[in-house]
Amino acid sequence: ADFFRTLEEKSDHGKLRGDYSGCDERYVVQQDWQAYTPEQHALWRRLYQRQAKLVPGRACQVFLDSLAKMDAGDGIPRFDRTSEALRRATGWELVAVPGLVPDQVFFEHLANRRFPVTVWLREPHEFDYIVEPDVFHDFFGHVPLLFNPVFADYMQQYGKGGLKASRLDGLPNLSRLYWYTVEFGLMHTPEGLRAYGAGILSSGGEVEYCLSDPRPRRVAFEVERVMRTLYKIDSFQETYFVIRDFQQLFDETAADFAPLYARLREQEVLPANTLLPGETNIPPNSKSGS
Ligand code: HBI
Ligand code: FE
Repeated sequence: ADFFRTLEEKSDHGKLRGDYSGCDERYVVQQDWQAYTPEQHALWRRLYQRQAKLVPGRACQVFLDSLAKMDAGDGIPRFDRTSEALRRATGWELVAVPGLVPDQVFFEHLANRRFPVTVWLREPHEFDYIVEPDVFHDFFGHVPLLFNPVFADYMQQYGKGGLKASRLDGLPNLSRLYWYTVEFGLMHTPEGLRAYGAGILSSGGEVEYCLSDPRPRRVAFEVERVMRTLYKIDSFQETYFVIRDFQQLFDETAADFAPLYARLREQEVLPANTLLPGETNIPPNSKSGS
């Protein structure tokens, strides 16, 4: 508890803002861009080209517009260059991390508009599946949406919520919210369903599956329902939650979660493949074009 208080005091007084003294420095590393080999840059290009072919007509327009401007197809990007553009766009910056960091540290970064990006790239044999997020998942999947002001605000709000959630033992609820939005979220558009989740957009198979496969459920986003729903980390999702737009995501998660966590403690968690009575299973897209 006092660790947490210290963290909050420091971040409230801005002591952590901008410099990485205190608890963060154990997790922030330098991106040694010169150390990446030609083979690693070639692997990045292969991953990038596969996803760049898949996302048109399947990713939300904000993702496509940002990706086009980021020009990240030639090789593993330099985080400091992207941070310059990102700061101008939404006040965010990238911090290089060695991999997954503790929730507390992760939330502290997000609350200060810093997105942690892993520095290592998967091995060639992990082309189709990695257990932990690597630089391709973090950069290709997450960074483009941080150029969108509303989504950028949502991510900071999520970080601040996380710092509170730890005290109210709401972390499992919040992790599900992150999983079913930031990682695997879908959105309604006039042209049909589109993906915005990083776990989908950086995946070779799930981009098409999440939109047009008849097997998974697709349910309208509702924050309490999302927080109750368990998820699988090593298979395609059995349920996707669909938002109208990023404003809805921001508005529906702006409230103080304390009463929500109290209600959730009284309710059963739901298996990943639940469809509750009265819930509409939103129909999949007819087979996407291209
Ligand atoms: N650390 N580097 C990194 N990246 C993540 O996406 C991440 C993390 N730590 C914790 C975490 N995600 C999840 O537990 C979130 O739900 C908080
Ligand atoms: Fe991720």
